[in-house]
Amino acid sequence: MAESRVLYAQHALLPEGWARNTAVAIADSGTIDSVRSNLGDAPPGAETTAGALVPGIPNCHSHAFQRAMAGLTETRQGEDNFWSWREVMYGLLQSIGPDELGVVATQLYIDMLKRGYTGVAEFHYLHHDRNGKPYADPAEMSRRVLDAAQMAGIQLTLLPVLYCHSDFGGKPATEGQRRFVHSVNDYLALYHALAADIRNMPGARLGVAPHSLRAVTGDELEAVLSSVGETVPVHIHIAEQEREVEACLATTGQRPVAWLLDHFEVSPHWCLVHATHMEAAETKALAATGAVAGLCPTTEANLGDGLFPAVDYLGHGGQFAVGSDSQVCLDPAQELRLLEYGQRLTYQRRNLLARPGRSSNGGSLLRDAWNGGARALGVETGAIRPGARADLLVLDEDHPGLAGRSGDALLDSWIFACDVSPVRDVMVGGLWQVHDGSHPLEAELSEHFRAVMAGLSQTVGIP
Ligand code: NGQ
Ligand code: ZN
Repeated sequence: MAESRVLYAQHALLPEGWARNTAVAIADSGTIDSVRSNLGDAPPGAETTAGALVPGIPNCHSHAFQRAMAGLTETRQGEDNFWSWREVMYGLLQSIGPDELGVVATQLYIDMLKRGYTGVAEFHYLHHDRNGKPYADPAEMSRRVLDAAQMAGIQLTLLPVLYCHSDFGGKPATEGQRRFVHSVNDYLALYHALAADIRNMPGARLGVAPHSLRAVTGDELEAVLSSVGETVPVHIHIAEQEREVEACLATTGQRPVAWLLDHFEVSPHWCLVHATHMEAAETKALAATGAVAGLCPTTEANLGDGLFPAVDYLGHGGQFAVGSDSQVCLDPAQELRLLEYGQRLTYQRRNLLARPGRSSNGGSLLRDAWNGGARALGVETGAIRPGARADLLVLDEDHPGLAGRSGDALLDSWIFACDVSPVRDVMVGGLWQVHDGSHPLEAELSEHFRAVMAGLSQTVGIP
């Protein structure tokens, strides 16, 4: 049972800016009750934080199972690209079952927490057994994800994925995709079964994830959206690779983002993952919808996707969030750094993504990731204010990378000058999950995790 508690921070980042000597009262429900600053002393019984208090960061895009192959696709085989990486990923699917997924996901979520992600949108598409047959419980794999999130103590927005086809024009799914596929009806049955579970899980949310316009037709997407209601989070991969854009043009006469915006009411409940390849008009139109661009800069670099047009998109007021996607990087600060650096390398300029009125570039990137991330996950988080979830980080102000820094300079140094994360303590929904850089479960899990990874590593190879 959570106890109501009060945190007392010398430095805390509130929506209106940095505040001194702040007491944050947290209700049993895990939400913030009140925030009071400029107090003379810590209120009696308050816990004093061992560093600066800032909001936790939502992770807008994760494929937990891909953690098992992170680092194993970095051997040159010839003309390596996104599609050859995907074949290796399909190879991993021959070996990963429910137990392996559970262990890998639990360790993964612990590692995310330790670097400051307090919530995760799990874009979950590995549904069936190795032969492509539904498990006796069709929600088996989804439930392993739910359990992993509960064990680790991370807030979960579960996004069961609808995957029907291998490409535009309703092409049948391939053998390699057999663990992903559903009819719309079977998918909706899974969704409603999970909705019942999630109602009893504090903090968890459910959304829908049509995999991509390659994998789902307009009619299928329409059928799902009309059945789940207008306020659930909708996440979709879009325009990650040029080949997808070309195939979309060839079958519809439009580019993917243009087609989607033309045919669907894309609202702030949507998260368009990657949206790498957009023309100027698409970038502007997407920004105007209030939807979130789900950016995963390290994975996008790793897979050779291309660069998201961030300067243009932010120039039009577009919202974004960051995600760990293929799990080659679990540190939100590094994602934000690379997002900015991609633009600096393109434009040969500096400090490109700070919004007007925000001079601190790191501070601006973080505020975007907090706001956009909360919107993408469909939860009240990302701000230290009454009514929001108590998803909080304590940054170690004694970390050498933060020495002598205060205010937004602390945030800039966190993003741009700390190679080792300064995240010290992590609270999710009012409960401490990471204390002084460690998680209570990691020692116990470590051996099991290593054994599972050793087994899975042997099965990851070039097909
Ligand atoms: C994925 N890409 O697993 O979500 C894809 C590849 C596809 C990244 N992880 C699968 N970035 O698009 O078909
Ligand atoms: Zn993805």
